[in-house]
Amino acid sequence: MKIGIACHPTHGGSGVVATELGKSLARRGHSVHFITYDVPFRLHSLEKNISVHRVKTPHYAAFKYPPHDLALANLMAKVASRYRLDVIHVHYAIPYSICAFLAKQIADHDFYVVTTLHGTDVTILGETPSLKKMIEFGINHSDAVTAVSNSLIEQTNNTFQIERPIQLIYNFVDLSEYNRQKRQDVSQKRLEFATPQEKILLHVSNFRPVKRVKDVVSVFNLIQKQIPAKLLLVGEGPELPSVKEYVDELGLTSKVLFLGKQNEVASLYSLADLFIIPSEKESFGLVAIEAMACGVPVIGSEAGGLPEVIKHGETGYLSPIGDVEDMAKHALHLLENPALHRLFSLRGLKRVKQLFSLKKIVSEYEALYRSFWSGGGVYSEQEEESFYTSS
Ligand code: GMT
Repeated sequence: MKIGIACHPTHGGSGVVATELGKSLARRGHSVHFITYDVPFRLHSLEKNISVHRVKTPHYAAFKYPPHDLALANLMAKVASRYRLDVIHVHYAIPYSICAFLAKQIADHDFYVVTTLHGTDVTILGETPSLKKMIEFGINHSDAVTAVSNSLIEQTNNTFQIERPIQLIYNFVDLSEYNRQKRQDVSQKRLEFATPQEKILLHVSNFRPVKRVKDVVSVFNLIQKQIPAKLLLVGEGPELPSVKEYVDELGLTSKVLFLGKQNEVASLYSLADLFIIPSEKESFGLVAIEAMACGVPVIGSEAGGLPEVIKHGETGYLSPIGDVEDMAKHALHLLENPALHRLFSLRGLKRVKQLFSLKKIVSEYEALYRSFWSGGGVYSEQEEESFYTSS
């Protein structure tokens, strides 16, 4: 199949999922065309069957606001026509589903549009009056719509007048990349951050207000009063300065390490004892499955799709949003019971293998694309085979 993918190319869960999906589809023999304003950050090197088409936003004196979205739609149409794309799969409703809709009107080649909803495109932008109708239009005019959790499907249906069923396709993690590294490797790296007696707590996010990073610090503060511990904070974003101030106010400066943006996080998960995600909103929580894949139990809030990801009392614990005492109590319970911690760690990995593996989820997306031709359209298994052999 020939598949176009549009996504936010910078750091962020939706861009990660889109890029990893594209890479995996390319390895399965599909021809993948990323259509974005920048090379997706997870696309470290160009691989076979992958091309990147970058949008050039026109700058002209008449434009106070350069029309990126129109240029993107124009590029989508050009790429679809030139490479005879079968599908354009957009990640995040706005602006991508609208750009794909426009591209379909102007391209001289027809293709199907799949929109994957990732969370804030519904839960935050869907509540924004200046965008709400546009997002609803994009969803209703896609050929198929998926969402990354049941919670997000429910919220989408509650927010908009949706005229079609939304399909659940969970996020995934590549277990060949995210796994607990050998004990010796980890113990060496661990010493860079903590003594052998100290427990390591980890949080990874874009430091937006919805992530409630100060709650991470409050949970850690309660924990470190009981047992020796360090907190690693990975990521950058608008809340970073106030989180730093809060850490200083609590006198935790030497115990909280700010590691900034990291492209290679798998090894950091591997050395953590617990992962903390106390978000206000979280449609899925990709970082939670990355942690679980690395054998790290998760302490989180009950927000959005987190209860679908973290099994309370089995792979981690969930508490009401903002209840830092409850989170700290659960965290200490796990950290002080090594046998229980190990059980949670094993169960977490098992859950990821069962529900969120790359192999399983990429096959679900492939099946969705194929379903467009199940009624016998222009694309058939016959053509697909000849495409594979010629690629
Ligand atoms: O969490 C963010 O602020 C980033 C955002 C994004 O679009 O990259 O993440 C959303 O999509 C991820 C991938 O599907 C989900 O794992 C995150 O839960 C979701 N974030 C929120 O719902 C806040």
